[in-house]
Amino acid sequence: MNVRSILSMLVSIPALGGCAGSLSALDPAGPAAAAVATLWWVMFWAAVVLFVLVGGLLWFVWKRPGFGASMTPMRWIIWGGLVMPGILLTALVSYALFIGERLLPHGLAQTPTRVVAHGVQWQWQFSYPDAADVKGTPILHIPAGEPVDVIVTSGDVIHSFWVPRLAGKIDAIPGHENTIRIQADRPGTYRGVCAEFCGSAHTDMRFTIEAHDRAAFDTLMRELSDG
Ligand SMILES: [Cu+2]
Repeated sequence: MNVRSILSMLVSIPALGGCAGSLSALDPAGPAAAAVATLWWVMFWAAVVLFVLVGGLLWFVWKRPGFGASMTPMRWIIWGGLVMPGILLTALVSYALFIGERLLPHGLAQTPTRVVAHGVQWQWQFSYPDAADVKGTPILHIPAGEPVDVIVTSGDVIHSFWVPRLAGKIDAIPGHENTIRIQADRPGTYRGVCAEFCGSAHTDMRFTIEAHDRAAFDTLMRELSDG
């Protein structure tokens, strides 16, 4: 592989960012998913920088025998093996912790709408603690343009609740409740999956989220409770 084909491969990699679709975490439709996507890009470009740096050193060593001989092996190990990855990894981990902390369902001035996602082999059932009369639905309905706390639990084995365009993923654990905050910026239909292998029909454990504007959501809750 010559230098030109390597360069064209590197240049074409960012085009993958155009990958869109109902299950693309790189096509965010809400603030939590946008933060996750930004973290992904930061990690990606940091990896590219590291790759180019290490690849460049290899290239010099290969093309120019004697390159780097002025520095002792111990110095190479300390600077290249400890200091450089230490600085880069510390920066990346700090940024990931900062983003992760912001994604937690902290208290808000106005309590967000709550919904419950209950996973059982191999489907999800959704209920609405704020509208107790509404029976469980196979589709998750949420209001758009505002945060929604999803209380995730399981009736049998460990599952994982993931709507890639709206938020990160969170485990559904039997006998335990985990909460994840999601938000859809605009009304629409979004897709979700179980992200933890949970048995032979794991891949069938997909679900749909419908985000409605606030008035339509309230009307729907009333209709579902009347029914
Ligand atoms: Cu599963």
